[in-house]
Amino acid sequence: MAQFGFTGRRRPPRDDLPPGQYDVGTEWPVLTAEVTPQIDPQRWTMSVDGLVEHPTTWSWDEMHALPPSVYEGPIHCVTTWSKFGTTFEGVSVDVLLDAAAPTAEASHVLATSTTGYTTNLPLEHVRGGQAWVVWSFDGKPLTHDHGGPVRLLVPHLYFWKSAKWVTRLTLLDHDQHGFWERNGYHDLGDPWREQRYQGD
Ligand SMILES: Nc1nc2c(c(=O)[nH]1)N[C@H]1C(S)=C(S)[C@@H](COP(=O)(O)O)O[C@H]1N2
Ligand SMILES: [Mo]
Repeated sequence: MAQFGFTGRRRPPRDDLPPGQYDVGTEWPVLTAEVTPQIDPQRWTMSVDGLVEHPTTWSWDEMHALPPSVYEGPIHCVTTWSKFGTTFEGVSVDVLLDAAAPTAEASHVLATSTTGYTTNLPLEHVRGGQAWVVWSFDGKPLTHDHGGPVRLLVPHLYFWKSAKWVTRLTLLDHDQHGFWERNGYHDLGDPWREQRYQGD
């Protein structure tokens, strides 16, 4: 019998699938380089520091008092899976940046997790409704495996930029490599331009 169509878990291509990616469907793979921390939300804090007028730290309760914001759409992992129709809830990074007020020199952000995981981003890519700090997925608390209690979400870039267990955003006047970028991954990581590795 003629073989056509798709095999295994590969689903038909869709026009919102970036190059080299496949649709993982309802699965959600866990990709973690370090030991998964078990963080008590009441002991977690979120800070915005570095080149800002007002370095600010929020507690769990203070974060939840900020205006809520929802992301609905896909996420794209550099290991080639994309997941469509995700819903994350949290706050927009814009709200945090508005409070901390980056200085005119600030051009990049280094996100840091409680575990020491880091990732770098141009400031313009976490502004304008493009990035969130999230604590819920599909209406349920984010599990520890997926970065709970709180992770960064920058869904227009490859998912390694979305630091799990995020605790700090540091504004810098230069780009500073994070964990995967030091190991050869791209500084920006735009899935539509297939920026997987340095030089792509
Ligand atoms: N702290 C931390 N954040 C991380 C990672 C990690 O290893 N540690 N992996 C990154 C990578 S490579 C991906 S694809 C996503 C995976 O998120 P998930 O495990 O919720 O799918 O988290 C990103 N954030
Ligand atoms: Mo990844």
